[in-house]
Amino acid sequence: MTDASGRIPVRTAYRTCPLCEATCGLEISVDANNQIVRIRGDQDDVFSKGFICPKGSTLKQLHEDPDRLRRPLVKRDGRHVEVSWEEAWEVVRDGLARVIKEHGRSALAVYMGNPGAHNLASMTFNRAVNLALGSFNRFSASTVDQMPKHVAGGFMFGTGITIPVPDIDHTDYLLMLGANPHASNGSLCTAPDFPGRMKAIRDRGGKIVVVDPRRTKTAEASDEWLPIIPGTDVAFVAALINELFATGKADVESHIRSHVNGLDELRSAVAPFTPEVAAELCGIDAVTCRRIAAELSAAPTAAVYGRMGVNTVEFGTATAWLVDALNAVTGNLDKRGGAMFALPAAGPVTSSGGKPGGPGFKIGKGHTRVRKYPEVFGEYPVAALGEEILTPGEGQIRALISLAGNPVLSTPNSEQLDTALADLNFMVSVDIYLNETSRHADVILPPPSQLQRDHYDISLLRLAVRNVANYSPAVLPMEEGQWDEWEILAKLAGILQTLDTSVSVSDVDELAAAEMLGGLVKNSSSSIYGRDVEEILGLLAEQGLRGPTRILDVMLQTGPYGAAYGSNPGGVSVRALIDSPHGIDFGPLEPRIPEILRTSSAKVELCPPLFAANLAKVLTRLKKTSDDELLLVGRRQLKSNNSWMHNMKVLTKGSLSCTLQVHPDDAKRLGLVHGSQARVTSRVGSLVAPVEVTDSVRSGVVSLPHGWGHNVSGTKMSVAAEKPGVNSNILTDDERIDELSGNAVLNAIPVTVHSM
Ligand SMILES: Nc1nc2c(c(=O)[nH]1)N[C@H]1C(S)=C(S)[C@@H](COP(=O)(O)OP(=O)(O)OC[C@H]3O[C@@H](n4cnc5c(=O)[nH]c(N)nc54)[C@H](O)[C@@H]3O)O[C@H]1N2
Ligand SMILES: Nc1nc2c(c(=O)[nH]1)N[C@H]1C(S)=C(S)[C@@H](COP(=O)(O)OP(=O)(O)OC[C@H]3O[C@@H](n4cnc5c(=O)[nH]c(N)nc54)[C@H](O)[C@@H]3O)O[C@H]1N2
Ligand code: SF4
Ligand SMILES: [Mo]
Repeated sequence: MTDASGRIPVRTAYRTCPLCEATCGLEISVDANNQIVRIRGDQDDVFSKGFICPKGSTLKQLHEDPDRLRRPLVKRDGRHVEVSWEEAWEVVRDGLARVIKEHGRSALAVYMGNPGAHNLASMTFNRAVNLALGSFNRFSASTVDQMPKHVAGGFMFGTGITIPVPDIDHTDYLLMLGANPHASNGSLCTAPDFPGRMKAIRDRGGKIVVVDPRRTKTAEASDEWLPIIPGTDVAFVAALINELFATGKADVESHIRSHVNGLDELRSAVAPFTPEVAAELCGIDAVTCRRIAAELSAAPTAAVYGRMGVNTVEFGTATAWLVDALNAVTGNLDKRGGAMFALPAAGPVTSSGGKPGGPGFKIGKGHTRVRKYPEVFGEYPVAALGEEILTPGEGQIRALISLAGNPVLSTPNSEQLDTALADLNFMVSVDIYLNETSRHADVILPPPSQLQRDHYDISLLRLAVRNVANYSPAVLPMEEGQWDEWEILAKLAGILQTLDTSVSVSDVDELAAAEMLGGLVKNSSSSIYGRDVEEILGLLAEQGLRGPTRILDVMLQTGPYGAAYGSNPGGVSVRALIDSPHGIDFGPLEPRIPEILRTSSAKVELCPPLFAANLAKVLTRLKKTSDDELLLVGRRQLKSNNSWMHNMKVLTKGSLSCTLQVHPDDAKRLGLVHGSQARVTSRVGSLVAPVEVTDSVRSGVVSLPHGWGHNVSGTKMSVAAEKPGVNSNILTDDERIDELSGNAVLNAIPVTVHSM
């Protein structure tokens, strides 16, 4: 076997794909010069069994992309020029020192983007940057995404990462709202080959119902599609629960009955939402609503799953809550085939022993300066970042550190944010590209490519439909003088803390490891309780482990399957995973209530008062839009990954997919023809997009994908610039957030559309 350039493979490496949440195993052939010959699915991967999507093999093109940054860039006279790492660190130190001197540390902020959740370095070292910042201005892509799930999980089960996943491998009935795994490959439900797993549900006689304003591929691969009016799922799910109470069918699983609070309160909270009331708002008739409730109740097992489309709306948290409340009252919470909790090998506190109960989940540990939005799960809503930079006064943000983020394309009212970033006194980006966001940075610090680093999906395996673990050492060596991503983060943290460039990466690393072990040996529920930190550090040093891999080893060894540094021989560790290149399968999900609960009551809180109060606002807030208004929703595309993979020709070839989808009835009424240009206008912005007339969107709804708009100057993404598309977040509104989570509203945006 050779590739098109005649490369002959001499070795095969196995690696988990870090691009989306599906964690597919890849088989990578490499030649004698460390060039990638071929990437395909790893047939022996314990979880993905050979499945791969068109993006997986593009790790080769991504690695080879001449536009991908290899050396730090510094902005001089408005242009980015390559400099040495030493010089880059000097500029970082000087810039930070200047802002801190003039404005204090409250002027510093950090933004953490999505690829960080797929990156072992970020998962272990972003924390050091956050702590060294000395201000609480933390923002991330979580508040344009899944924050409602953290808040719902937090109040219902006790921690922000206690999130149940639909047990799709065993369920008889899957009700999916606002998710399109045929394009996204699943989210907050780690399941490689989601489409295959859906097919298996139907093959074993089960049923799938999809609720989405668009007839997606997922809907087409299901038994039934319910084209809902965007933003209204909260009423639909409330009505399903109401109907179950009304027909006497609402009850929780017997094994969790004594661990559940709030069943009566839930009944009262959903009481106003009869199927008839919901039908008015949602466009799903009452008969259908009643039938779905009956089907959910009659199915031997059923799982309800809601994602992006129902999280990024005004009542995103309320919907996330009601989805799991519905799982509970159909008797499917914590039951095989229902909604279950993973027991990950490198888990959070809830997976390492310990008793139910705890401090519970709280929000509001601080507030944003301008609009007084509360802190949620350790951060502020990114929708507020622009105004926090642009509004003068004490505490105004003047410097930003962007870690693997492209908020200029990804966050609401992005023209405002673009203006704001240009107004900063200093900005650092840790990024692989000079793109729409990093072009504002005074310094860009590029990590090595995805194939040049060790990998383990700490966050995604916590949300997997099976308990699995898979570690991948770097496939390719780093180039001479290159810095690993964790080293960049550790140095950045050190400089932030000391304002001194002589700070050493290994000092930061030693501190992180010692601090972590110090906590564990004092924790009576840890498997290394009472052990000597120095002894364990010695064992780690013997293996030559440092940086993220050392932290991962501590997590694995002290986790539920861990070797516990000798106490549990045969248990899991980094070494054990290196010896199992296709991963280790710990089996299907098992019931975890009550052991997983960390609410202060030590129970599942089915109806947190804050949520009930929010739900009470739905009927007055959800109004019909005026006749000339349409509702804008997004959509994901299989060959795209948020904003940053449009520089891969293999993915973008063919006609431009960034189109405005319009239903034929609306097109006729508005005089729009297929292929023509339309002007789309919202409260905050306006853009022009090519029209695609299709009955796959509900009438009254238009759809634009996000992550496009690569036509700005000062970037270096030559392929992406050839087919720039338009930035849909020019239209989304920074003032509209889900009040419980601070999450941005990215769907159901009122817009007007005019032919050009
Ligand atoms: N309208 C609308 N907006 C949306 C969404 C939507 O559905 N509709 N979806 C939202 C969602 S779910 C998300 S998660 C956000 C994403 O929001 P962001 O995370 O801000 O944006 P990304 O497009 O993922 O950009 C990631 C950045 O990281 C860089 N990068 C890639 N890999 C690495 C790496 O390994 N290390 C480093 N240091 N940098 C790297 C890329 O070059 C890019 O600059 O967008 C949100 N925005
Ligand atoms: N190919 C590809 N895969 C990806 C990504 C990517 O950009 N491209 N991004 C990754 C990321 S960061 C994430 S978070 C996940 C997200 O993965 P998913 O949660 O599956 O998100 P989407 O594919 O955007 O699907 C959301 C669906 O919600 C629908 N929708 C919009 N508004 C509403 C509404 O009000 N109600 C209902 N019921 N539906 C609505 C949309 O039409 C869309 O079909 O995907 C990940 N995987
Ligand atoms: S589905 Fe996701 S994890 Fe799997 S190959 Fe595609 S991008 Fe990679
Ligand atoms: Mo996301």
